[in-house]
Amino acid sequence: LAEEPRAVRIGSKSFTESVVLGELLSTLGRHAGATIDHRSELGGTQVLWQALQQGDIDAYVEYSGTLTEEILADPKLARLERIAEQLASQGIAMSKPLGFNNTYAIGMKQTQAEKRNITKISDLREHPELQIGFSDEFVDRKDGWRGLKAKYKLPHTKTRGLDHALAYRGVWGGSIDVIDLYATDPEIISYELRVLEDDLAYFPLYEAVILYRPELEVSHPAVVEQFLRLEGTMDNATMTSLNKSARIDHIPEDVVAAQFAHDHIDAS
Ligand code: PBE
Repeated sequence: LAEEPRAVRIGSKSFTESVVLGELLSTLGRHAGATIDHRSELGGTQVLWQALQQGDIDAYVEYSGTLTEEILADPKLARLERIAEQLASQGIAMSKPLGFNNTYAIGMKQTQAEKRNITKISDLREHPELQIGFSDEFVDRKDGWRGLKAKYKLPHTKTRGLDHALAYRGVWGGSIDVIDLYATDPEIISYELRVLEDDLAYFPLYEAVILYRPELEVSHPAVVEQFLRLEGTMDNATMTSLNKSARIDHIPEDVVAAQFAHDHIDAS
C-alpha cells in the first residue's frame, strides 16, 4: 500500500493577521493538492519559532524585525539576505518579503493627543501621568517596552500587559491612554488613533516573510511553489484591508484568505 502523503502543518500566532496569513498559506497549500492542518493561534513568537524548529509545524509567517531582535537576537543582521543565511544555517528557509511592513508603533486617541500636543514618542517624556497598556508580548520583548523606555528615557513605570484586542477597547473607553499598535491594524483608523512619530528611530522594519522547513521542497514541492507566489503581492493597504474584513466586519479568517487568494493570486 502506498503511504498517504502527510498533511502539511501550518502555524499562526495569536492575533488576527497571523491567523489570516495562516489561512492564506492553507488555501494555497490546498490549491497545490495537499492536506493541510492549520494549528491556529498556537501562541506567541517563541512558541511558533520553537514549533517550526522542532518540526511540529512546517511553515508560518514571521516578520524580519522579529527575526533580528527576538529570534536570532542579532540586530546587525539588518539585510534580508543575511537573515536568510542565518536561518539557513539553522535549517530553516525564508521567502522573499510578502510586501508589507507590520511594524510596532505607539499610539493614542487623536483627541487625547491633540489636547496634550503629543505628536511623537519623545513627547511622552513630559507626560508621566499617562496610563500605559501594552500587549503581552510587547512588555517582554527585546524590541518592546524596556528598550523603548530606555531609548526615549520614559518615566512611566506602571505598564500593564494586555491582550492586543483588549488594549484597543481600553484606549477607546478611556481606561488606557497609550498602547502599542501594529501598523496594519484596522483599529488605528476605526478608533481614530494617532500613530506617534518614532523620532529616535527605535523600531526596525517588520517585513512579513514565510518561514518553512526545507524538507517541504522535497515532500511537497507544489506547496512551496504556491506559498512563494505570495512574494511581493501584499502591501500595507492590502494587509490592513484583510485585517479589517476579519476584525471589523467579522468575516471568518478562512473566508478572508480564500477571497484574497481567488482575487489576487488566482487560487482558491
Ligand atoms: N509584529 C508587530 C509583532 C506583532 C505585531 C508584527 C512585529 C510580531 O508578531 O512579531
